[in-house]
Amino acid sequence: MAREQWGTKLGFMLAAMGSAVGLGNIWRFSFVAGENGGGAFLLLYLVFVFLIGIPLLLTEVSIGRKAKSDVIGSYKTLAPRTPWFMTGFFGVCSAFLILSFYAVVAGWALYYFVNYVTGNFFQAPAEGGFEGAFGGFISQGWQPLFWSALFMTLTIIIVFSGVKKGIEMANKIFMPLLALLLIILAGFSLSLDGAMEGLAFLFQPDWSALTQPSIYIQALGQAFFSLSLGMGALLTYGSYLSDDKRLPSAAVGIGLMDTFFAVISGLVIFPAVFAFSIDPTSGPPLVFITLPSIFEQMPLGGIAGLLFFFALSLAALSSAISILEVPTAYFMRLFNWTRKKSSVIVGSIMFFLGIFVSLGFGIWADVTPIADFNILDSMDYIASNIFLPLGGLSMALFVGWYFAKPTALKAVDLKDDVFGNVWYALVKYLVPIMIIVIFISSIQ
Ligand code: LEU
Repeated sequence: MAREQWGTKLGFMLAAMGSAVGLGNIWRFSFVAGENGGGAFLLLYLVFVFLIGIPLLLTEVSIGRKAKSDVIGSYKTLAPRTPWFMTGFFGVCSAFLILSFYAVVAGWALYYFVNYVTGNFFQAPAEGGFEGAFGGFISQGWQPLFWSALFMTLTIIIVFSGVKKGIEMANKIFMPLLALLLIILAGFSLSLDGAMEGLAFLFQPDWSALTQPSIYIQALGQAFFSLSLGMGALLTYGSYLSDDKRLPSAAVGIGLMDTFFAVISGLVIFPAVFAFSIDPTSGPPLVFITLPSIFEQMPLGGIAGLLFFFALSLAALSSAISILEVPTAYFMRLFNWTRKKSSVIVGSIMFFLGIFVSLGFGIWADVTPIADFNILDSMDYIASNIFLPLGGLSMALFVGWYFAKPTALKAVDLKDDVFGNVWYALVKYLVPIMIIVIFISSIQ
């Protein structure tokens, strides 16, 4: 059977942007930035996006396009009888780890959206407010699992509908809608009294934050997570591209768009956080507790809440399909499964893993696999701050050192000119060195 392909280059770009823009830009970005000093974190994150993220994004898509296979198959095709395929193996593991917690958080977003549709959350619950409502909801056994299952079902349906009819089609609708919603919300948030303080938090770096070693690994992890880099999602999407589509402009466009969405969601969240004197370091619940409290006090806040959680669910869905596609494509080739069978089986396994994550907020709240992190935080830490950057490191070494320079340049559609040489030097030297240095310093 011929390999599926995107209908148009724009379709590919929207799908890749859909993958990049997700819970990472809104939910994860806001609490990681809030906990790591705001402006200084944003700056470091931007440096990593431009020096490491975008060059690697181009690299990752090109590997898929060149090999026309899944994340493990691509390395096996391009470097037969070598251990490079282990890079892809890590990618598949990251995909399993990430989607199993991603679907839990996305389930929360769906639950909030539905509670805004019914008007339930227009006002804080009388007892315990939104904090009580959130805490009560996530600590239950069945309810969060139901929403996570619903989310996973939607994800599976899109993936089994195919590359063009499922993934491309969904993103063509979701992405413009999402951009519109977030821009409206940013306008809302910026019009609040006290918005300036939020802007200052986001754009005036507190340089002393840079002396904390953990900020570097956090910013690196956030860059990888947000750009969907290092687990093979973009590689797999790249494998559905024909050779005549030029990559460099696409890679830069995807990277810029993702950054734009991160900054826009910062503009939605931080002005509002400060306008209502909420602690920006409140961690993962930031979006789920503070924002509803904010919406409640805003004029037309119920509608804003509805739009926001709709946008968040859409953004999560367009990213989740790209994660599910990584192992789906791999198992389709490995076991000769149909797309349907592969996506249903893989998605169900991920949902099953997610049960542990969800219970980590309830009966297993005391389980802390790493330091004092609960199950979700531990899985996120391992996947985002370790596996993804390792995947990126390995990919950079592969293209920079395994390929001869002309092969590498040709793969990414660059010439032996200034752009080509800058990209090559980054991928061959700077990216690996930076990742290794950040790793070593974070261990200390
Ligand atoms: N890039 C996505 C996001 O920001 C996550 C990725 C793992 C698909 O939510």
